[in-house]
Amino acid sequence: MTLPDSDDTIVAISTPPGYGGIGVIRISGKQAFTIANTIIDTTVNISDVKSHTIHYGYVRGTQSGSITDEVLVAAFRAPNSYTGEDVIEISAHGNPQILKQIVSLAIDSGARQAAAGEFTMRAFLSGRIDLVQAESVADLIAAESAAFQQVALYQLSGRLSAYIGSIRAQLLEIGALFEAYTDFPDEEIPRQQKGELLAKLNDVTASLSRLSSSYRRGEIIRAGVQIPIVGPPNAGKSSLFNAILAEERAIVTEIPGTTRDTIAEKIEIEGIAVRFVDTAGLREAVDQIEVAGIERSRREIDAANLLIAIFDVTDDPIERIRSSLFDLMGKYFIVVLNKIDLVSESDLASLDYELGDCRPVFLSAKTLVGVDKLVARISSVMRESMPISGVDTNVLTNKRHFLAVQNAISFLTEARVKLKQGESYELMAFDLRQATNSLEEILGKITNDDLLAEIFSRFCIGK
Ligand SMILES: Nc1nc2c(ncn2[C@@H]2O[C@H](COP(=O)(O)OP(=O)(O)OP(=O)(O)O)[C@@H](O)[C@H]2O)c(=O)[nH]1
Ligand SMILES: [Mg+2]
Repeated sequence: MTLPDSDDTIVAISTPPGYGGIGVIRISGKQAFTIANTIIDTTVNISDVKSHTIHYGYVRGTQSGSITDEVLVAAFRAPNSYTGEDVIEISAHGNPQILKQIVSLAIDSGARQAAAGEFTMRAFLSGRIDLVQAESVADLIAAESAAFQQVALYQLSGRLSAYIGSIRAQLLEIGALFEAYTDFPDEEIPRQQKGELLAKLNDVTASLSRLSSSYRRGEIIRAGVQIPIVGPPNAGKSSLFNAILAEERAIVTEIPGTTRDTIAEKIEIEGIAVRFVDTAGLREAVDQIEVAGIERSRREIDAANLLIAIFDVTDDPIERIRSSLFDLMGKYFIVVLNKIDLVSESDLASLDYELGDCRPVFLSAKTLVGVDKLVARISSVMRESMPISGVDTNVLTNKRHFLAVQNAISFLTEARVKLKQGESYELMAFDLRQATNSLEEILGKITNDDLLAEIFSRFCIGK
């Protein structure tokens, strides 16, 4: 894949599609100021304005004397801009028609439509930010929870990069020691030196292992917690789903098999995005649509971080729970007994006694009694069983980073084995070099066009 030409001056609408109070057009590159000067009438000459200043003016129309919009122009001179190049940001009225016209005018004056993520790619290519920081920009824009937002900001600030950079520095230092020994046969190297090398290798491997294991937490922070609501037909899954979301999102009827497809909605609990999924009841399907629905329910169960298994208190709950335990095995789950409005206190007490070991939450999805207890239970399971806290530490949220760290660890493990077996230092120096390369790939010190194209194509246009 080839990357777009970085000598061009690029233009794009940077605000989301649709109507809004303002819309922003961004222009970046050597000609940004000249182009702005050509298309905008102001009392000053934009080519001469100072960096970080704002100017009032009119974007000229296509006919002479006509105007396209009344705007504010912000000017940023290289290297103190988002891309590190000369940047102009035009704040116009947020009408997609107007914004498109301004982009066309800029293109007529020599700019090129920017590709997805191209502004951020330029920030990376100009060395203003590294690859981890560039990727965090997309995360920050996409973040659906306070926790992920905080992690993305942490990464954008360069602190994760600095940490990875410090491990890279250790690897370089150890690598240099191995290089220094390459000219000596193993038996000439004092035991103590070998011991020190081994200790250094162990140290740095431990740091990387900690980083690698943070990915489990990172995945939950990024993707959220998946909580499908499962159970027999008519147990009240859709009613509970609606009760948790506090809206009539899913259809509820007394007919078993009402829910055919899965429906998902996200809310935030403990600062983490939690995706609740209403599913089709698990039973012998009566038709093809239901078979497909049940298949989808199964997929949600497989991907779940936590299951809510709901049963109707009036419908033989003890037997049903027993026969469901197999499905729940190996998963975090909360047993819910629904429809408590239909039974007496004493029936509930005896059910509680019988089922005490699965700590059921008794509630009524209809009257909403007990729904808050369920949400509190979900919070406590998340806090106790999922590594969700400590967002200001170095946590990996990106699979690319995780795989590279794992790669580095496996080269270091190789080196350790070789050191113990007394193999040649040249081979170990090579392993160290490979481990270092893996970390450099994370930071974008080593990169290739395909990887960059892949990363930035996931951005939106205008970012
Ligand atoms: N009395 C009472 N009825 C309830 C309660 N929760 C749900 N129901 C009723 O039980 C029936 C089934 O509810 P749903 O929420 O559609 O159940 P479901 O598990 O989604 O059912 P399927 O999608 O068909 O598998 C409806 O008639 C609801 O009104 C409750 O707490 N108390
Ligand atoms: Mg339903």
